[in-house]
Formats: sequence, structure tokens, C-alpha cells
Amino acid sequence: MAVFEGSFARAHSQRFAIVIGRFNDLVTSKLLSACQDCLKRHGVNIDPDGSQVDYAWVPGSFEIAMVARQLALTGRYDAIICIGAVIRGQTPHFDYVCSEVSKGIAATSFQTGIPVIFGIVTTDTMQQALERAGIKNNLGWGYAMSALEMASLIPQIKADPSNPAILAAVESATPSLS
Ligand code: INI
Repeated sequence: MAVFEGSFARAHSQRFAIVIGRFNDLVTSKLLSACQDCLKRHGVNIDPDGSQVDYAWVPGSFEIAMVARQLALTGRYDAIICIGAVIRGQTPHFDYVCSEVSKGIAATSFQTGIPVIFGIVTTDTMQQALERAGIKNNLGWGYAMSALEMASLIPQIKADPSNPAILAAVESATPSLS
């Protein structure tokens, strides 16, 4: 049997997409900065003109999963990071937005097999959101760590020689002796 564990050593060769909600930009831009800082300090070229990170800005958290899915379907990325901020005090449809973005992100991950990181801050107040985006700590850093770890973990599982998909491929490629 095997132990699968992500590492942070191959960040320079991985590709990421980051989907960011403009709604509550005061919060999401700070989460994005910490996320970029973490990726950069692990060796990722975060320049949008470079070959490692693409950025997609969407109106709000409700749109995040749809765009993450489109990006995942391109097959270009090792992981996708979703960043949004939903604040209860600002809207009666807080629960709908939270529910859609969480279901959508989980579905995208399951359907595509690409890790999609849930970087959505959900709070009762703007003060609480800002505390999670830099005043106390910044959750954006952890979103990047999760992406790096998952981007390294999934290929290990897919490449495991005892993976039934690999065994089937080898079997079908091996000429029969009979
Ligand atoms: N989007 C957010 O990301 N956070 C919120 O707090 C929020 N509020 O409060 O309404 C929000 N609404 C916009 C929503 O995500 C969609 O962009 C909009 O409804 C258009 O589809």
C-alpha cells in the first residue's frame, strides 16, 4: 500500500488559475495579495504575462464556480483557487450566494478532477471579513498552500503504478501472447 502526500517542492512547474470576486473588493484584493505572496515565495511566477498563473475576475461570488469550471475544463491547470467574500450584513441573499458558491466549487472539483480551492470568506460583518484578510491573519496565504499541496498530491495518485486506470492502459498496450 502507499502513502500519498503533497509536497511544495515542484511549485515552479505547476500551473494555477485564480478566480476572484470583485464584490467586497476591499477584502478579496487583500486575500489575493497574500495568496500571490505565498505562491511567489514557493517559486511560482505570479506574473499574469508569465506561464504559471492566470487570473479571472468575476462580478461576485455567485459567478465564481461557473468560471472555475470553464477554466478547469481547459485542462491547463494543476489547481484553481477561488477567492470571494460574502458578508451577511450586506444582503438578504447571503445564504443563496454562499450555498451556490460552495456547491458549485465542490461540484467543479468532483466533475473535473482538478483541485478547486474554496477561498470564500463568509462572515457576519465587514470587520470580521477584514480580520481574516489581514487585520489579524490573512487566509489568502493558506489558500495558496492548499493549492500547492493539492497540485502535487493528485498527480501522485494518478501516477501510482497500482492505479487501476494505469494497469488497464498497460494491459491494453501490451501485445497478447495468445
Ligand atoms: N457577492 C459577493 O461576492 N459577496 C456578497 O456579499 C454579495 N452580496 O452581499 O450580495 C455578493 N453579491 C453579488 C452576487 O455574488 C452576484 O455577483 C450578483 O447577484 C450577480 O449575479
